[in-house]
Amino acid sequence: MNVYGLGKRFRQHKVIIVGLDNAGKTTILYQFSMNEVVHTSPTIGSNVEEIVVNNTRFLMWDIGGQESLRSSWNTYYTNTEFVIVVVDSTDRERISVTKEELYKMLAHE
Ligand SMILES: Nc1nc2c(ncn2[C@@H]2O[C@H](COP(=O)(O)OP(=O)(O)O)[C@@H](O)[C@H]2O)c(=O)[nH]1
Ligand SMILES: [Mg+2]
Repeated sequence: MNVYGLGKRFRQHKVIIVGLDNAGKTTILYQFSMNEVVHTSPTIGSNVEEIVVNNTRFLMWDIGGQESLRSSWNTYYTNTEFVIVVVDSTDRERISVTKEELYKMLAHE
């Protein structure tokens, strides 16, 4: 649903949640939206939920993080106001991969 243009009161702020596969993105999305830890399976494509905090509406996109899906993150950037980058601090081997993906994202216009 596109609610842009309905006025400030109704405007949704678009948030994208990115990070490598298995970092905990989907867990965070459902923790926000249901206040619960849910069982997750690898996200193909994306999950989207609306979260309302003090009359402010956030549309949160949780985007699949597998290597093959990372090149499509940029298709979600349009109108994005907030980016949440999820890092699994125990996944030491792939910290550098997270760094590369973050730099790629920051280099995007
Ligand atoms: N120990 C621990 N496990 C977590 C945490 N967050 C997520 N997980 C687990 O890590 C796995 C991947 O989480 P998921 O949210 O599917 O990651 P995604 O691929 O980034 O969406 C799941 O088995 C989760 O239950 C956390 O903070 N601590
Ligand atoms: Mg996921």
